[in-house]
Amino acid sequence: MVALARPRRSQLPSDELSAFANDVLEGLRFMPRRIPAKYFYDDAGSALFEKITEQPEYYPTRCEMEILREHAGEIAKLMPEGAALVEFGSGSNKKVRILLAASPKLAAYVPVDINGQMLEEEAAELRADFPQLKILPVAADICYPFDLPREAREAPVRVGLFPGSTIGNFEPHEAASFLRNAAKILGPNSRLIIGVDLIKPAEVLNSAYNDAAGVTAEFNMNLLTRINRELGANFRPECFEHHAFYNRERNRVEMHLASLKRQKVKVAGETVDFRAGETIHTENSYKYSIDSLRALARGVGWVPDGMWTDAQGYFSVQAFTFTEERLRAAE
Ligand code: AVI
Repeated sequence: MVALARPRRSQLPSDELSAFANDVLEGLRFMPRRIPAKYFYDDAGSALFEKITEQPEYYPTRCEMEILREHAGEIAKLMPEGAALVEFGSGSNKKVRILLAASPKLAAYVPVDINGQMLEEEAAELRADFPQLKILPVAADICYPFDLPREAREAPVRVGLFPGSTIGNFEPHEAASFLRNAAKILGPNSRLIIGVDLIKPAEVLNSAYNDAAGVTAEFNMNLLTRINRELGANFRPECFEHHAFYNRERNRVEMHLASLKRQKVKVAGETVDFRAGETIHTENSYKYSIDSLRALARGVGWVPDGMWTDAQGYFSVQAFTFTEERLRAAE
């Protein structure tokens, strides 16, 4: 995911390793303690996330797939002949395949992800299945400016795709700056299709992040195992507990790791003292209403241009356009 793009690798190169060590140490010194959610996604974490999406309680992936299948034809109308589709933070290509199959006149597909190796693997699979389509992967962090390949820059329309409610893992100000950056990258007369999880009863949200099989708990706990392995820490995961709950005031599901007792943990040469019950805040997953996402997008110049939900109204796919005039005004 990005900053939230999901790197699938077990060992980080040394420059990223020190960023990891710094972020973890800084976050553990901060009160309340916190660790950025992007560090969930090592190989084991990415596999656990895939497993979460298959749990009966975790509805977002199923609901989004349902929307894409049911409305692929209408969504494809946003991509006229010769358009380029740019996917921000492309993980597995399951979702985009539905749109590619419905848009035979698309000229290019540009998957963008921080993990270049995974991008090439996914691109090779897509090239075999969509031989008429130019697949032009870009290895980049989607939160910062990057250049699109020439074919995409010269396409009559560029359509961004940001599925999976990954936008919900950004703080609202980060979500706004992602939307601003996406407009700059895609350029004038572009479109953006965003998958976003909707506000709903707390019971549904609480069980989605506390699945009975304990996969989300394992995903959360894997962060400690990763820190032990990569930063030479001595967390004892059995001395921590997964906590996930809907914070109604802030419209977000929070995940924490709670210390089950008073304990000292060594991390990258530093000692961290935990009180019993003290938590490390590991993730926020913001939930939006149709209108609150629209307001956020409008604030940075994106104009609402279509919206679809699943039969239960749990999840939404929302489309926006960005015009030349708005781009100039934003500069
Ligand atoms: C990737 N992201 C949208 C997921 C979410 O629901 O916020 C990550 C996740 N965390 C716990 N379960 C799933």
